[in-house]
Amino acid sequence: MTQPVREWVRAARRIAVLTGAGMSAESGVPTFRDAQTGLWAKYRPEDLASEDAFRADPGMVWEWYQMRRQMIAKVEPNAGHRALAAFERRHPGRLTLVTQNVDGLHQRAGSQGVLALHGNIADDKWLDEPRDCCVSQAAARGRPPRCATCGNLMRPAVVWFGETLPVAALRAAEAAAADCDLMLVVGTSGVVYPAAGLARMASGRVVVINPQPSDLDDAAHEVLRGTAATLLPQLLEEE
Ligand code: BJW
Repeated sequence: MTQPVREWVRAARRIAVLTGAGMSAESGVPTFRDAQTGLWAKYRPEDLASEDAFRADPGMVWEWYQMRRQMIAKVEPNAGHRALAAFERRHPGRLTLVTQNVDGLHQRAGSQGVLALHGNIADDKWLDEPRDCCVSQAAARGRPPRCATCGNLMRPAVVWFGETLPVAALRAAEAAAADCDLMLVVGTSGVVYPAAGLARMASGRVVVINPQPSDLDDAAHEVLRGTAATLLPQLLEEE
């Protein structure tokens, strides 16, 4: 089943890869639309990942991100992350890696120049435009930390619903999609835009890698029903 796609990989001059939460599932990071567990079981991630949710209850949303940060700090990149990084090392300039993930696992696996469309969960930024008082002193400790003078809050430097994506990263991702011979779409439900739209603007063949149906299956020339950590090494490693 993977042999034709292996041929496409071998022949492609430019490969774009779009990854989503399923990429990190085998590292132990729950996907975004998995049911939550424990204290968080009554919340939907979609309802926490927004500015409105943060402004309504900064402490609760901050704690959700702290829990995820601690969990991500304990996991390791999996064989799929490593296969992508190794391919990039063997073939400099041939592969553009675009991720919706905020977990930093591609970067930890050694991938360079990752286009992180939704930011990085390890970083913070000010909620409101920082004033001189915010930047002239360290944020006061707290959950979340805040400016001791004006009360501006720190928030995770991720892209929430209704927020614009980092312009340079999105432009570079669109250019990679428009100029690829092959796009691998790995572990994403394909419901969140503009990231999902990249698969629909690919100039080359599109291959979806996902154990379950996704909203991007109809854009694919081939759908491989399997997991990222199993299939990416099979597709990308040399014989
Ligand atoms: C495996 C596996 C294994 C399991 N191996 N696979 C066009 C149409 C409709 C709506 C819009 C549109 N354009 C924009 C919108 C609005 C909105 C949107 O898309 N809404 C839809 C949900 C309806 N988009 C936005 O708001 C974006 N901003 C924007 O468009 O700005 C312009 C604008 C501004 C103002 C007004 C209007 C427009 C921003 C989107 C930001 C998304 N942010 C999040 C949170 C990040 C922070 C955090 O982590 O807390 O990003 S939401 C969440 O979804 C997260 C993810 O990156 C993203 C995508 O999820 P993903 O990765 O696909 O995960 P899952 O869980 O959905 O799927 C996992 C998949 O893995 C499944 O398919 C499994 O089967 C599979 N899987 N194990 C391989 N082992």
